[in-house]
Amino acid sequence: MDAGLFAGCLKEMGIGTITGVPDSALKQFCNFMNKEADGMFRHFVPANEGAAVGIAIGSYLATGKVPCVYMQNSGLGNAVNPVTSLANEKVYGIPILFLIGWRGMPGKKDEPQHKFMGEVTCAMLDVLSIPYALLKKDTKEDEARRIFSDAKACLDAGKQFAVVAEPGAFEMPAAYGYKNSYSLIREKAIHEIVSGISESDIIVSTTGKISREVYEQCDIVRGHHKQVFLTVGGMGHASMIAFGIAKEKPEKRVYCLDGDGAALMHMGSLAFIGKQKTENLVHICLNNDAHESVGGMPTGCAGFGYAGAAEACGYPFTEEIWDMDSLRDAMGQVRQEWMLAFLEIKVSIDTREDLGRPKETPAENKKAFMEYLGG
Ligand SMILES: Cc1ncc(C[n+]2csc(CCOP(=O)(O)OP(=O)(O)O)c2C)c(N)n1
Repeated sequence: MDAGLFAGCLKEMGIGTITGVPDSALKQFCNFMNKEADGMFRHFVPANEGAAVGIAIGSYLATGKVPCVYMQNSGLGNAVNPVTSLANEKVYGIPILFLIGWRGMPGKKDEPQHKFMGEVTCAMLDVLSIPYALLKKDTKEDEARRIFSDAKACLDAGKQFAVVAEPGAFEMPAAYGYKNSYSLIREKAIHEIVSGISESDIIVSTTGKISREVYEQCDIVRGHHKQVFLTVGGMGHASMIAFGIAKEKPEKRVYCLDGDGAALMHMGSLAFIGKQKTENLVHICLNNDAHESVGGMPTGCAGFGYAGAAEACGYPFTEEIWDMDSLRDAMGQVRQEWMLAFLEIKVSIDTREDLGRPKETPAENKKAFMEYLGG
């Protein structure tokens, strides 16, 4: 289905506000919203999917018009609270049209972190009393219009409705080359960090391509990746996982390699970590102002200063890094002294086409990591 046509149907339904967190299964729709839908809708990309539901509720209260919230199915986890405790018809009865990218769809090859969520997506919608319809690769315009008319009946009754899009449901337009003004390449920065750590150090890396790059660079530089925990799902929680390890293993230095989108998603963790002053934790945010792993769409907070935020949260050492020399210096400083540190590294929106994926299962990696950690 053409994303523009889909957006046209949303417009015909009277939808004025669209908000969500991007997803690779919705890449064409997200590209359309970011690049082509100018003036057609009010479009916001907030920190997480629960926040998107918040915007949708506010928009409905102010206009009486149905809003649309889009997300990857993993984002349902973030959305459940405001949906069950506010939007549901037994509370305020706020109509919301959801567009959900179905990663891990049974029968389709996908990454392990999507398997379980893919299996339970429809069951979760059932439990949430959200009727849904499937948008498939071969869904024709008249079928799509039928879906929207079913949705309208539901929304008019103050309920929510979900359109669940299988990967490939939206047609693939020419690739959009999202760019920022930063020149440091993320993979090279990761190479430098991984080269500078010691054999007893631990890395916790965030969801998406950062983890894939850390995995690969560790193999290249260190000959193994046993000292790395890959936060393959649970976007935004890498820093809390790193904190949990750091507290249990005060003799080990723990590096958290975070993304800006992920750090934003659960930013309260920054304030919490700053308050704890865990001196064996080095929090590194690879900031490209984008959700690069799912297509490079902007985070909605481009230009935000993560190092400044960390300083305000109480991290005793913070640094904004724009080039390799400053990265080397900063790494030298954090290695010399045990102190809670936050490095924000500005990186371009770039990935190698042939970037690999972990070869082992998450369970195998967990076992090797725990043995390495001595837990
Ligand atoms: C709760 C949740 N929402 C959305 C996603 C889809 N997703 C995976 S990686 C990613 C982008 C991460 O962005 P960032 O942390 O800035 O790292 P980058 O990809 O830019 O390196 C998104 C949106 C997800 N995995 N989980």
